Amino acid sequence: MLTIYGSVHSRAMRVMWMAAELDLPYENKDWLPRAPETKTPDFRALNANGRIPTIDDDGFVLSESMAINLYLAKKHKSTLYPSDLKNEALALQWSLWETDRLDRQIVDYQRHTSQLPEAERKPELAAKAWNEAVQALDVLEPALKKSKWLAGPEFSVGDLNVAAALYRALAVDLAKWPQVQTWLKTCWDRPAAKKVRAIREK
Ligand SMILES: N[C@@H](CCC(=O)N[C@@H](CS)C(=O)NCC(=O)O)C(=O)O
Repeated sequence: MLTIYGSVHSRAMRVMWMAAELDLPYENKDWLPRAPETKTPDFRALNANGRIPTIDDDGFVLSESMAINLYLAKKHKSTLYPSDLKNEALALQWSLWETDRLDRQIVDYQRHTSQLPEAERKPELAAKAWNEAVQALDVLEPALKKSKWLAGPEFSVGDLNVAAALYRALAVDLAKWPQVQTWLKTCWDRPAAKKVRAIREK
């Protein structure tokens, strides 16, 4: 049995998207970031970082959303996992790139412009995050101009990992990056993505 630790209102949403793509049943521990449950010795034994998402897949424990999705797609022999070595490497490349260049940035931007109560927002943090996100989007745009998908001829776990992290960018004006905008919409129009988005937005 697969257990996904983490609420759909967290980076666990990415893993739920992958589970929906693979049609995998799972138990969800619907915990928000920093919820008391993530601080217990039992959870810290699973993930000493105390972070979500974490999965327990029949006793195999794994954290880091990008790694989890790569693992699940490969384990279930999904077409989302590139069979070609170079496309596999590209899926890894874009997943790691996302974690480095876009992940925290897009979260910080949205939190400090709209999500947090006004008194807690830090405009300078939002500006720094946006500046970095712009640089990342400027990298993504020409890559998607060259190739419809990030890791091979079809939608793959590479696209899912980057598009899922850009969930918050769905609410941002991306007109300056038309390829990113079209690609992002196509990714989020997938039935599995719509399913998980509906759970989050209900
Ligand atoms: N790189 C990690 C980041 C995980 C992460 O930071 N998760 C947040 C929730 S979205 C969290 O658990 N925050 C709690 C904390 O920072 O203590 C991943 O992609 O899984």
